[in-house]
Amino acid sequence: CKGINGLEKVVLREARGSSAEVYLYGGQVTSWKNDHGEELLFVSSKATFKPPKAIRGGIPICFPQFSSHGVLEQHGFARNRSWSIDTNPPPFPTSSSNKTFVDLLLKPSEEDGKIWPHSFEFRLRIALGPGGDLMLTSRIRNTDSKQFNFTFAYHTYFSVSDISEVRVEGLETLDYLDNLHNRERFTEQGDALTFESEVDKVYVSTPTKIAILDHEKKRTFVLRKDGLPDAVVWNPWDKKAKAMPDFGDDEYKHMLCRATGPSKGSPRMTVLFLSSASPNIGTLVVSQAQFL
Ligand code: TA6
Repeated sequence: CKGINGLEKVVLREARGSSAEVYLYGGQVTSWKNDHGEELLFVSSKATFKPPKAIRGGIPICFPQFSSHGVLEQHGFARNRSWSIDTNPPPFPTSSSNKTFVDLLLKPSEEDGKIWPHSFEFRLRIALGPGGDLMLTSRIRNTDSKQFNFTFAYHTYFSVSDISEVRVEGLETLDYLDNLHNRERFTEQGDALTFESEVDKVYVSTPTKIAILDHEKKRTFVLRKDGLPDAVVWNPWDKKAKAMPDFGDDEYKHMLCRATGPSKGSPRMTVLFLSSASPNIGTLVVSQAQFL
C-alpha cells in the first residue's frame, strides 16, 4: 500500500496483533509494534521520506559500505534505493514456517555500477514470528565471477523512554573503536553500558546475544545475531541532534520534558544500535518483553 509521500510500503501483521511496516524505499523497516500496539522503533518526526535522503529511523540497511570506511557515500547506497518485492520467495525451512514475511530484492542499476562496479543480488527477508519477534536476514549473492568485498549493517533505531534510564548488557569488558576519538581502540569497563553523553562506538567481536534494558518502560529488547560480529552504539546527544536537519528540535524538547533524575536534560531518544560485518549472511532477531 501507499505510505508517506506516496512511497510504497508493505505491512506485516501477525495473528496475535504485532505488526511491522517496511518501505520499499531503502528496504527499510519503519515500524515494529508489539501485540499491545506499542511502537518499538524510533522514527524521527522530522524524517523526510523523500528520496534521495535516507529515512531517519527504523532499520536502515547500510550496504555495500558501513560508515565512511570507503569511497562510497556514508553507509552506502542501499538505504536510498528502491527495492522490489519478490512475489515468489523461497520458503522458510519447515521448522520456522509459521512466520509472516516479505522478501525484498535490490539489484544494482547501471548508475550504481558506475560508482560500485560489482554485480550482486541482495535479498532481505523481514519476518514476524508468532510471539512478535522481528527477524531480518540478508543474503548477498554475487551474480558474476568477479570477487568483491563489502561491509554491512542493520542500523537499528530503538525507541526508549529516557536514554538515561537505559542499560545495554553484553558489551561490557569488550574492545571498541571510538569514533569520537579518531577510531582509537579502548576496552570497556566491567559494568553494563549506561548513557550520559554522546556515544559513537564500534564494539568488536561481540557475543551473539545483547540486551537493551529500558527501566522506565520496563522493557527489554533482546538481540540475537548471526554473522554480525561487531555492534555499534550511537547516540548523538543534544548538540549533534540539533545539528541534524531531519532530527527535530521539538523532539529534543519532548525529550527534555521527559528527562528525570541526575541526567536531567539528556535526550530521550533511541539507542541507535547495531551490527556490521562482512560475511554474506547476516541475521538479526529482535524480541521484546516487559519485565516487572
Ligand atoms: O553508526 C553510527 C554512525 O555512523 C554515526 O557516526 C552517525 O553519524 C550515524 O551513524 C548516522 O549516520 P547518518 O548518515 O544516518 O546521519
